[in-house]
Amino acid sequence: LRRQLHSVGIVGAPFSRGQPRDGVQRGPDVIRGAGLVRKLEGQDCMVKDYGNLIFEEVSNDHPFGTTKQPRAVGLANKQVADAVQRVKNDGYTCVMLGGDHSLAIGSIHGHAACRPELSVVWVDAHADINTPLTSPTGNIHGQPMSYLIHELHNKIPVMPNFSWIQPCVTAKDIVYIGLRDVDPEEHYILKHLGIKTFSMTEVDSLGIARVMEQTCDHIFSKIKKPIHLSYDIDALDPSLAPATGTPVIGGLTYREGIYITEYLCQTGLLSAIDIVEVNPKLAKREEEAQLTASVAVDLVLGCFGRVREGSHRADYKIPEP
Ligand code: HAR
Ligand code: MN
Ligand code: MN
Repeated sequence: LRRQLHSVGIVGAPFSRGQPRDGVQRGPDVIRGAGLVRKLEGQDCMVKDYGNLIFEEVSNDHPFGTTKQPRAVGLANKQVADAVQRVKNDGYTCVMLGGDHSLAIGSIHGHAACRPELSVVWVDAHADINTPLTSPTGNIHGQPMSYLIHELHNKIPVMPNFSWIQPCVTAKDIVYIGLRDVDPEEHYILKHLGIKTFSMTEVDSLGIARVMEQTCDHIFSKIKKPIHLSYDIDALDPSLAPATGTPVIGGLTYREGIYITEYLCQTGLLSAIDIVEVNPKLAKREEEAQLTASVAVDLVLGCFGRVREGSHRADYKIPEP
């Protein structure tokens, strides 16, 4: 394996209004605190940390129908979209640290503005494809995909601070991995649109290696497209990633979770990554927060060339006495 050099642009998005649990806005800082930048540099990445976005409070953000805090979510995502667009235009692979998964609206939107042909690999226990009208909770972190998919455009009401959002992904350019908690309405949408999904059942039956082969066969069926990897930490088993808002038993192992990143890295087409839903405040003990953050860091390292067999610089020589 030859090590390639990556340039990585990091954007922190300390935002929690897409769901009701406090603490997920601390995700970016705990992930950095677990050594993200130092470890990326230690594997020869060129890293630029753009810092954290600053989100203003939004007053009178009453629900739109049943959808909660639409104005705050719409506004924050516009900032995320602009930031991701800037990082891409500066020539980096973008890493957006959440925050809750509603931030994928802005991240994918901004990425698509620079790479209109992108495909999405969504790694999550949940499908996050409820429309505002199907959502059982009204939490926008359970809805981001619905705003982005062309085929759902006529199902989406116009909400305050959402008018800038245009669908930018086609159903055939999406693959889900890790699903195990899907609402009936979401299941209908996934089947109706023919979206490729690898639930935990497929991970069990095929094994993660064939899941990744088939994922890439699917998204690269015609041309090699840039990949947007949206990684919800709750895709992993709660024993590895306990500090998250909606843990679901029976998730990806550490090895499966890391394999996804190693495999996608080797395509050379990873163009933007989200790491979301790390919530240190929900850890029962400090060690749970540390574990979750360090696993999140390992996922990012896997995206940028870390391989478990080890690696070395091209010009390395064994020292002679
Ligand atoms: N499907 C439920 C909803 O729409 C739950 C979504 C749960 N949360 C997430 N998403 N972490 O990945 O609200
Ligand atoms: Mn999610
Ligand atoms: Mn999830």
